[in-house]
Amino acid sequence: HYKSKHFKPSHHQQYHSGSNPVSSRGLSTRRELYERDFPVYKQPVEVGSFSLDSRRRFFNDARQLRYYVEPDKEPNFDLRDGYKDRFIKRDDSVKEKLDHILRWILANRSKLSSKSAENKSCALDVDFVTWRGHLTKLLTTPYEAREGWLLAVTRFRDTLYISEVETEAARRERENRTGRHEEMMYWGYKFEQYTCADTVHSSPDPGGVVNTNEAFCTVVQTRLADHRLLFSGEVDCRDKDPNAPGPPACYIELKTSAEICTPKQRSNFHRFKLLKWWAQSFLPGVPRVVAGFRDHDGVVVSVETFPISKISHLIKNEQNCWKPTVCMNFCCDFLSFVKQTVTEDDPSVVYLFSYEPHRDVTYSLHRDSQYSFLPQWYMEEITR
Ligand code: 0WD
Ligand code: CA
Repeated sequence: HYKSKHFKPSHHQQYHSGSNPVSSRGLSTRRELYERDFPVYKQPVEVGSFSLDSRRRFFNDARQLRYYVEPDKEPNFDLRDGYKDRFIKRDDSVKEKLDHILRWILANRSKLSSKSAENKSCALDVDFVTWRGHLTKLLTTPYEAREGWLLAVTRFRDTLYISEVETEAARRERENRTGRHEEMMYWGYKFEQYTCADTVHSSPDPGGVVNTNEAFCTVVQTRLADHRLLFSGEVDCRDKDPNAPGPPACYIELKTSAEICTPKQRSNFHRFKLLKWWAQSFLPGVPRVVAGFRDHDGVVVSVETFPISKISHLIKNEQNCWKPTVCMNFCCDFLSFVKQTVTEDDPSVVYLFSYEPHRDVTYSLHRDSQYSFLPQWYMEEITR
């Protein structure tokens, strides 16, 4: 589905004449409105990467990138091991907003802005800057019946910056997690430790400490229809074969999921989990997800690879299933809606876009509010 030029429709066209998704209420999230040709989505290109260390310090390099070591097909990894005594958890009440990406932009400006007659001020040559995770939420919105979202948008020197704001519901959920839920959040990171090595030639160290402050993030550039995007996403590891293709094609996304025992569980896995997995990895062009299926006690009983390009075929037999084209067209229309709406070019102005399940996307405008998110250091440095 990546396009370098134009896309030849492989499935039937379904235009809905006269049904503009934007109304006075906002942007519709009804799936039917987005069932048209797959939009142009250019092959994402990695333009850089950065690392966050065990103390969440930023480095403009790939020091935290790890190497995937293929586990046994039936591995018996105990994901509960180390939760009590070898776990350092990132403080998720600290909101970092776009700060790490902005640091990366300042350190790599020459890659992003062309000094030309039309671009005297040396503005960024992109329309949108955001986290991959925010775009994933947009892609899955037409199918999201449980969780709403809030996205703050600021136009600054003609680039639109999108940064998530935690909803009241999400904050309540974060502050009231059960002990079981807290522990299960650790399982995903523990699985990474069982399957990732620090260097090409070393082995995973399941006896080490899991520290969720550490991260390796890729920065990619691409285009969705006429929207030029720059976003960053956390990458779990890469293929350790030196002959593997270059990034992002060598990257691997790791997941854990409850083992599938019944047809109902299989159907739910296809309809809900694969949607999230597909959206998250398709965006940056990460070609595969390696899934560890675990039992109720957190023991990984099997490991399976899901090529992202095969996921849309896997789900085709599912009734009432999600469609990649709906996801991409909704995201595209949302970005057009944002471009149209966010007209004031001012870092102290935030347009807050809001989604509640089964409702249209609406927005409100805020001046000099708690929602402003572009830091002084960024605006000063970029305007120099
Ligand atoms: O709201 C967000 N998603 C923000 C994320 C706001 C500001 C900063 N960040 C940071 C995260 O802490 C992380 O370093 O950005 C990085 C991830 O960004 P992303 O790739 O755009 O996020 P997403 O695709 O949602 O998540 C990728 C991975 C997750 O892997 P799984 O397999 O669970 O999807 O990033 C990790 C997690 O491993 N991650 C986080 N780690 C700690 N705290 C968090 C978080 N809040 N969110 C994602
Ligand atoms: Ca992961």
